[in-house]
Amino acid sequence: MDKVNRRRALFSAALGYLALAAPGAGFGAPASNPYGLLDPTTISVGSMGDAKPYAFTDANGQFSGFDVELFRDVARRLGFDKDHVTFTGQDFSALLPSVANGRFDVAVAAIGTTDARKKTVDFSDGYLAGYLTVLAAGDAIKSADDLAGKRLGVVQGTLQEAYAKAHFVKADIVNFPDNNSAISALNSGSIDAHFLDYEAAKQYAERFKGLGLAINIPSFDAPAGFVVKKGNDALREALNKALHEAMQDGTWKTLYVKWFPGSPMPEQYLPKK
Ligand code: SNW
Repeated sequence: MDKVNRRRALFSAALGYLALAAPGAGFGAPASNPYGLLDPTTISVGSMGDAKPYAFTDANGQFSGFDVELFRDVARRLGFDKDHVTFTGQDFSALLPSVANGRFDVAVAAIGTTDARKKTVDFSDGYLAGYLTVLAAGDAIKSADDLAGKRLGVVQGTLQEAYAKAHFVKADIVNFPDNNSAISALNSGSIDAHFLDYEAAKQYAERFKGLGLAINIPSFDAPAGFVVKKGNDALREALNKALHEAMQDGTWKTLYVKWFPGSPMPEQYLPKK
């Protein structure tokens, strides 16, 4: 072997070594990239900071909540420990486009599965089904009829926005980028009610005296799922398998009781005998 070829051989041997020692191998994440991740060592998740108790940032800036903990558990079953799942907060309206455009691998934030959304992204199997709730200041609003002429907040891009536009046609609908800004407007009196997910409404009602749950709309036909890029069947199917394991071994139930205490227990996600 001449000098140049020797150097080449050494160089490719070094490359081979680097490939073997690539981050992820044996360090809490799978070594190859079977799920087509943006970074093979890490699942990047787009989520929300103000959808407590589904997804939110706690006092230490850590993502927490039912959806977040369920996703971390599911990811662990795929071989990704907590340090290899990163959450980033986004406005709700940015989440699906971000997954479609390849900014995140997954979006997790009580995102309801609908045919309209399935045009741009794919969903895992459902893991939560509940109500959309009108949270009102005072007790002037008790039914949909009472919304006539009232200012009703919605977060842009949510099912609440679509539902309100189709069914609360006499209300004056006001778009917000996130729940926190809508709740500020509600507390300051610039809107009369805010329309959001039931468990989040319940949290705000507990936190702010004077806010109460006024109207509940069933949304069982749009169960929340994990959102993946269209066509990423490997990731979607792996998530589904792990999700059903988490349901079957009681993890789902433990998280449900932890985050939604007092709420009726849905049968469909409990262990099957
Ligand atoms: O459709 C419901 C589902 O049945 C369950 O109650 C969890 O919430 C939903 O997925 C609806 N969530 C809204 C949406 O998908 C808002 C999500 C959010 O604010 N993070 O548009």
